[in-house]
Amino acid sequence: MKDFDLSLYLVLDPVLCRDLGMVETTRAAVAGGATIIQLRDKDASTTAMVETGRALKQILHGTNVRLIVNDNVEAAIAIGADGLHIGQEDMNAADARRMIGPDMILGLSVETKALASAIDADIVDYAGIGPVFATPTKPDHKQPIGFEGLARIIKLCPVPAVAIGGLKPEHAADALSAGADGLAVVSAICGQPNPEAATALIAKAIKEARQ
Ligand code: TZP
Ligand code: MG
Repeated sequence: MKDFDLSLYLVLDPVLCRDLGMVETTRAAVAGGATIIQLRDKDASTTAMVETGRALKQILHGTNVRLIVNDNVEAAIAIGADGLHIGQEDMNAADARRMIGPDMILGLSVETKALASAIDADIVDYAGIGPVFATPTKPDHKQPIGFEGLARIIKLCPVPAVAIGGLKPEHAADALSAGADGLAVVSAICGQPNPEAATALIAKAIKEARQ
C-alpha cells in the first residue's frame, strides 16, 4: 500500500502564486498543514518544471508531504517526484503507469460516474473528483457536480478520492460526508494574503469534520 495522505491537497497555480511564488507558497502551506502538493503549470517547459519541482522536493524533504507532478511524465521522473497526476484528456492511465513504474503514485481526474467505474485500482492510486463548484481557476472545467454528484461518483470509485473545485474551509464537512478522503484546493491557498493561515483554516475544518 502506498503511503500518501489526501486530506489537504494543494494544487499549485503559478499565476495565483505570482507574488509569493510556488516554492514559498508550498513552504507556507506545509507549515499550515497541507498533506500533499501538486506542481501544476500548464505553460511551463519541462526544464522549468524540473527546476521548480526540485526546489519543491527540497522543501518537502524530511516531511511526510508528497509531491505530485501534473501531466508531465518526463518532469515527474526527472524530479524524482512521488507521483504523477493526469486528466482524462492527457494520457491513458495504463500508459502512464508503464512509464512511471509500479512505485510512483498515479492520480487521475474524474468527472463522471462512468469514468469512476472505469478506474482500474491496480493502475490508479487515487482520483481527483470534480469540479464540485464552478471555479475561475480552471476556465475549461467540466459541468459542476455539487456534493450530491460527488457522493454518487465516489460510490462507484474503487480508489481513494479527493474533491476539487471551488472548495473553501466551510466545505470540509460536506466533502468528507460525500465520501472524499480530502479536499484539493488552489485559490483557497495560492494568492491568499497569508497562505499558512489559509491552509491552517482548512486543516482545522477537516479535523473538526472528522470528529
Ligand atoms: N480541476 C478541477 S477544478 C480545478 C482543477 C485543477 C481548479 C480548482 O481550483 P479552486 O481555486 O480550488 O477552485
Ligand atoms: Mg491535465
